[in-house]
Amino acid sequence: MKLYDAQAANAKRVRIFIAEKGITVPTVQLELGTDTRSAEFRKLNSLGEVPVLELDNGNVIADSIAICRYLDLAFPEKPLMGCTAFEIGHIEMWSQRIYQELFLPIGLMVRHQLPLFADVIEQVPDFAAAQRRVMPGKWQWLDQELSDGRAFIAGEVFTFADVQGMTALMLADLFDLAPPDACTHATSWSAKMRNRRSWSA
Ligand SMILES: N[C@@H](CCC(=O)N[C@@H](CS)C(=O)NCC(=O)O)C(=O)O
Repeated sequence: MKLYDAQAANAKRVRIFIAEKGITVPTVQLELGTDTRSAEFRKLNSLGEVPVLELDNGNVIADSIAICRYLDLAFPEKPLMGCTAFEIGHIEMWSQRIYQELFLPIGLMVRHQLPLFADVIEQVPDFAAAQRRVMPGKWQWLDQELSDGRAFIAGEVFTFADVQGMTALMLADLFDLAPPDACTHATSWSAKMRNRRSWSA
């Protein structure tokens, strides 16, 4: 098994997941924007994006969340996506919510403002600015949710929903969009996440 990896948020999601699972997956490090756009790499992923997991039999999974799903089943010792029908549905709901409400606005902002993506999409600076403006409200939403005192996003144990949260938080930190201090529940969750060993994955 081989993970094609780079310094990129969606790849970071898989690195955190692997660290939390306590497994080892050999990686091939690529340069974003050059290696990822080469004709050779596009044979593995026609979209020219990392991460990509190549299995020993040549099968390929080219999406970060799909890779996490595969690894959770292939290495079942420490499930992060649930075991029972309710756990799986509940963790999936929170993972999707965190991805859509927190990660996507920052991710879209980045795609609409970084020169790296100028060739990839038609960048709309006003749209990037609007994504930045929604973020304090998004953190307030999470803060309100966590005000019931639960330890982690989907309940009392660390799950893939927190991996999604960590990925969003890492990107938020890079672009000065971390939870506002007034969001005490969200900031205390953030502090816990930044202290996990997997944060530096
Ligand atoms: N849905 C995909 C998105 C992957 C994606 O957008 N990857 C970006 C970096 S975060 C990429 O590899 N871009 C390559 C490039 O722009 O050259 C996933 O989560 O795996």
